[in-house]
Amino acid sequence: MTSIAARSAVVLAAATASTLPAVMAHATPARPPLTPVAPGSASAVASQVNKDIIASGQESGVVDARVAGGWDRCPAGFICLFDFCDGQGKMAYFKWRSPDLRAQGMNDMTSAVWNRADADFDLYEGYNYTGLHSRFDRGMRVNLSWWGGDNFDSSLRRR
Ligand SMILES: [Ca+2]
Repeated sequence: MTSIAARSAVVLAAATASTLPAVMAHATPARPPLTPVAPGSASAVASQVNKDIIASGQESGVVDARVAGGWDRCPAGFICLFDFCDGQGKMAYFKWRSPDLRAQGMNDMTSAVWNRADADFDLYEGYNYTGLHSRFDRGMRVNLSWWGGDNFDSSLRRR
């Protein structure tokens, strides 16, 4: 008969021997393989968003944050404001102006801008085009830094 201590040592050794490889073997399969986004899927959504905006004939509006496509959701002929950097999150689009970005639910939220209109625009810190403003030349696509107007602006006007 083996002693309790000896048995414990055997059980521990067995546990260690069986646990270690199991953990190592488990580590790789536990991490699911990366699922690549189907090529073109986000841009397909974005091009549909572009078509829908243009077909709607609206001069301004909002695209939900859950709609894929990033920057490319912004159609030619509009300036687009994004809640997050790199064209992510909620997007508001404009042909002309907004005296009060609360109307688009974008007040003090803009973190990125793409101006695809054929005119320059100014973004203002105050409602009704008041206070400090930043110029966005046609074609400009930028992220706003925390010292440069991020989550800061309340009105927008075409020049
Ligand atoms: Ca923001």
